Formats: sequence, C-alpha cells, structure tokens
Amino acid sequence: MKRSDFIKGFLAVSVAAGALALGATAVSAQTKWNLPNAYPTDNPHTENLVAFAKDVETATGGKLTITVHANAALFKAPEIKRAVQTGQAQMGEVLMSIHENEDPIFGIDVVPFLATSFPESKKLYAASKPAIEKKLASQGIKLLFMVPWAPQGVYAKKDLNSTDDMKGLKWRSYNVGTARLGEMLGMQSVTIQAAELPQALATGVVNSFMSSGGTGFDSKVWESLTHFYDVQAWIPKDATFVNKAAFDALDKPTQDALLKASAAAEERGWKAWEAKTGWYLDQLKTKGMKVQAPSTELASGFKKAGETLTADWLKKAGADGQAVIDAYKKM
Ligand code: PCA
Repeated sequence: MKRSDFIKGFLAVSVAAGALALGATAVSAQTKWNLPNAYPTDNPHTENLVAFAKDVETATGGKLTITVHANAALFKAPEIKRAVQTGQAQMGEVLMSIHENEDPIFGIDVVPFLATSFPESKKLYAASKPAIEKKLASQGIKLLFMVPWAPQGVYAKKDLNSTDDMKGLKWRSYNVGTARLGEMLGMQSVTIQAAELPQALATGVVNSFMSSGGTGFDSKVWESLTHFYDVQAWIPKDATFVNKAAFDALDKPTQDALLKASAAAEERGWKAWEAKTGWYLDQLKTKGMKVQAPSTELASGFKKAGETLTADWLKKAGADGQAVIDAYKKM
C-alpha cells in the first residue's frame, strides 16, 4: 500500500468514527417524555396537546420529544397526577377538580354559578392561578397551562321540569361536586370518568349526568339519552403539568421552548373550546337530541343546590379560598 493511500484510509476511518461519536452525543442528548391524558384523540384537549408536542419538538430541533397517550390508555384520569408526581410520567393532563379532595383550590372552577362564561372563567383562572401553582409546586409539580371545557349542562332521558324530576335517576358524577349534587337531588350517584362513560351509558349503568356538549359528543350520548339542558353551571378546566425535577433537568433553551409552547397551547385551547361549544350543541341537535335552556323552575332548583355547594366549598377553603373569590370579583 502506498503511504498516501494509507493516510487517506486512516482519515476516512477517523471521519466515520467522529461522525459516529457525534451521532451518539445527539442521541443521548435527546429527551423523550410521555404525556398521558384521558380523552379521545379528536377531543380539543387532546388535539391541543398533540399540537403542543409538535411545537416543542420543532422549537427544540427534536431535542425534546413528547408522546401524547390519549384516552386514558397509559393511566386512568384519577392516576395521572400521581404518575407525574412520582415521575412515572414526566407530564400529564387532567381535569383539575378531580383532585378537589386534596385541596379545595383544585375545585374552585366547579363552584356552581361562580364563573359560567368563558370571559368569567378566564378571570377566575387568573385569580386562582397563583394558589393552584403553589399547591402543585408543594407536590413537586409545575403547572404549564390550563384549558377549559364548555359550560356544564345536564343530560337525561326524559323531560326535566324541575329538579324533583331527577329523583331516582342513575347519575354519573366526575368529581366531588357532581357526586354531592347527585346526592342532594336524590339520585343514585356513581363516579365514572369520561373514558368509561360510553360503556356506562350503553349498558344503562347511568341514565343522566352533567357535562359539556363535548363529552356528550365524545360519548355518542344520543345513542342512549334524549335531552340536554344547557344549565351552564360552571366551566371546569384541565391542567397540563410537568414533574418539577424533569423540568429542572432540561437546559435553559429547552425549558424556554417548553414554556413558550405552553403559553401558545393555553391560548389555542381556550379559543378552540370557545369556537366549538356551539358546534357541539348543534351536533347533539343534529343527532336528534332536545337541546334546550332549563325552565325557570329547573334553573332555580339548580341555583338552590348550587348555593349549598358554594357554602360547602367556602367552608372547606376558608380564608384562602375566600381571598381568591374576592380577588376574582374585583376583576
Ligand atoms: N367533560 C369531562 C369533564 C367536564 C367535561 O365537560 C367529563 O365529563 O368527564
């Protein structure tokens, strides 16, 4: 072999080895996270999370990739927060009020008739965000963003002229407040998360529930029930959060990209729900459901039950809770 060929060969091998080493560094610097949620892929919450994950991947040049696991496939809704807290999943999204029993602040958005329109809900969010962030931080969780559902109404299989007509119904609840409402109105209440609702409806385990047009649509509610009363009792929100240690382990540019994508996701999520609220109710109508405002009597029955629930909440939440409500009312 000529000396020049030997050098050429040696160089080629070195370059290849260098490229390999570089490749290896790139691979080991890539962070992969899981993000469980509990709603179908075509639900605006899930679509928003998928768009968020794409934004993060683009902004970080693939350094941080987030896989959204929809439909409660990875963790059931009530387990998601704990999974993030313990680092089994780095991120998660869940209906905040599921965790009201841990701290009343998690249930502030389901205090009846406190914030029933999107602008009110946004104000209540602004007023309560510092307290929610603080509580989550004490659990090792960093809040990234919150996105609302649509105003909550009542699904049934018959005319409801007053809350008396609800006595004895098999009522599906999804948090403390809806369960308590079921008891107060003399119904048989069972807690079922959205992912199991289609089956509970199909098998007749429940024949009434409170939720948004969105979850009614997701559950193909028209296959079992016939009426939707647009009570507009409250607007619950989902929170998307990250394990604090996982966040802290990211380099600064990646953290910044994540926070920027979070702010964009929050804005996009609110807009999506505002835009889709009417669409969902139209879909229910198209499928043959009676979609209507509650009668004065039915509405006043809910208002009365709502007052009891509000008093319960204020008692649990004490001065801290009252301070948040006062701040909200001043906005
Ligand atoms: N859908 C979720 C929570 C609120 C809503 O609109 C559910 O029914 O579980």
